[in-house]
Amino acid sequence: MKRKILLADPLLEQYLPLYKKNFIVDTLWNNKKLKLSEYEGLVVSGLFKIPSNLYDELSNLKIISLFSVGFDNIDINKCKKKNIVLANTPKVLTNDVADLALTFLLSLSRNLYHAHNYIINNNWEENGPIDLTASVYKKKVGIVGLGEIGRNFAKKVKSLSMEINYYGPNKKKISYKYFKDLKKMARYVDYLVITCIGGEKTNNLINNEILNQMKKTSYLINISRGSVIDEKALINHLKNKKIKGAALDVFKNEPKINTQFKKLDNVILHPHNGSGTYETRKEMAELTIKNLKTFFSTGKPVYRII
Ligand code: 8YV
Repeated sequence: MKRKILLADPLLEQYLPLYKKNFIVDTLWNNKKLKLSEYEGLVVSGLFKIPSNLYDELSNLKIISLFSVGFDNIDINKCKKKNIVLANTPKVLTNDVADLALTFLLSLSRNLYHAHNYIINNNWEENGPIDLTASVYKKKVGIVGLGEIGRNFAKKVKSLSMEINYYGPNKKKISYKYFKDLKKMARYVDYLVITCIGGEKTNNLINNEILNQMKKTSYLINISRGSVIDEKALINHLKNKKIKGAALDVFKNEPKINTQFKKLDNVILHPHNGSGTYETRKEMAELTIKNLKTFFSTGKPVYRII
């Protein structure tokens, strides 16, 4: 018997045929009158904030199958109270998200965006050679949160002969240099790369105090969550050239980000698309389906959070 599930996010529209092969499917965005008590499964992206009332109106909900690895958009306490199982899609997106961090690191160092516009604006013809840029060779990377994505990123930059350092709550059995004190690591490295989880524990972790430790020649990269950075402090550091530059895939208020970012010439802005490749997003959709089917048949999804 096909179970009834609800897709909550238009991001999932292109995968409707996959879901319809396995379930009776409705979508929240088509605004047709829905009988919310009929759905046993809900699929949401990492960007979708579930309205508080929806947890109650979906009175027969048994599982939320996240189309994301992060789950800071979910009310964990409500899920626990209502015995709703939560599953996510780790591993399949790790490589692409880490690739984006690597892309940011090289683009910032070689000032790629500026170089492109240098030609577009006829500066090469009119003013001659562009300014020199920074080499990444033997430079120091500081990874905030050495989870799966952080470790994958570390392997990529190790191949660039970079020195790998990391900060997190606990030292791991790995050869990279561990910093228990984030201030000390921020002072030491050339690239501070945020790969930790979002949520309360890391809210505004990168604040004015941390940014003040960074060198004027250093860069900040964020592929985690916008909640991790005090954006007013970062904008001030970028505007006053207290750090060399930043590349951000995530922001506090997506997609209506702080407009001050758009006035800066030393930031790369990217619309929360770390996992956004054809291949990975299809794998993520397939994994949300596998999580649902495994849960409905065995009571346990493949990747269970709670
Ligand atoms: C999602 C994300 O992959 O996976 C995550 O945690 O940050 C997001 O990039 C994307 O929003 C699709 O849900």
